[in-house]
Amino acid sequence: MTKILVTGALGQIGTELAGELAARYGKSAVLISDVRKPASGDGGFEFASLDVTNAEAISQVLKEHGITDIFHMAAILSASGEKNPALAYRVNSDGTFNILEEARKAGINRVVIPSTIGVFGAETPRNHTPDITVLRPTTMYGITKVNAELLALYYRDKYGLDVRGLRFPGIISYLTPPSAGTTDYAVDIFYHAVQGKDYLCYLKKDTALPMMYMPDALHSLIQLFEASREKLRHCLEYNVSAYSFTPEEIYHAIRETYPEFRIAYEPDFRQKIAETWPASLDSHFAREDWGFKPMYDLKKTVDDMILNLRKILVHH
Ligand code: AKB
Repeated sequence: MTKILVTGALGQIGTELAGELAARYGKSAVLISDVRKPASGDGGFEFASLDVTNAEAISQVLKEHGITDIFHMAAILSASGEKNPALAYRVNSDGTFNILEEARKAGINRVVIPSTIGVFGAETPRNHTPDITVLRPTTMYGITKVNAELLALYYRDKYGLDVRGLRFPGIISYLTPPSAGTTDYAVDIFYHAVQGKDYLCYLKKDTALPMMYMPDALHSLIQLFEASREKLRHCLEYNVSAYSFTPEEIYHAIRETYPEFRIAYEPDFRQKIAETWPASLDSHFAREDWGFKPMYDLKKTVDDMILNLRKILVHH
């Protein structure tokens, strides 16, 4: 029987992923875990308190719950990572090592680990960035994610562990706000517009970054999870993104619905991070190997974000 552990299940992606996995495999097939306790109930999910820096605790959870597969979503993102690099190293690098090592010992079937555009750096080609390229990031987040990618390859090649992953761009979503990444402005800007507030953007108006909408992010994780192993030429090095835009472009897209909406720019330390990341990605390996195909273009994303945020923020 399939029993899937989701680490970091209270985070931006984890929260929605748990629901998506439950819809597909049944609620009892999903064990959600996080270092924090769920503030507003566990949503009917079985919950385990789990700090991924504690290998013993991981081992216990895997055994106690008969875990067969893992989605390892726990991570400290780029902006928080610069504020607390030691914590980012512990959670992202030690945590990923612990997950892989305990998964190997427990004979776990599949381990899915998301990587990110954070692995790239100033020396990486900025446009149409390929999967296999220069990886010299300058953030602790990026360094730990390169480490995760290499560890995953090591565990796959040395031990035959089935590890899969993809490199996410910025993810736009309305249910759980992201926690301190560099791409978070692309979510915050909607919250401000829908609440009738002006927005002060911490990136420059012309900084293009690759992005995608949450339903496509979830769908791609599950597609990759279900893909046949023989077809996967890469391990975690699958770039995925649906579109790229600058703050000014998303601002104008939102102004079509909110013509009164105003934006101002005051770049901070996150601008430097964004400048080392690609403006656009080449996703052809993901398309060819496991059928990656985003459904939401920018217009559909903007319309759906506004529709849903209005329900949450205005009507309640
Ligand atoms: C961040 O901005 O840190 C994340 C990411 C792109 O990995 N959203």
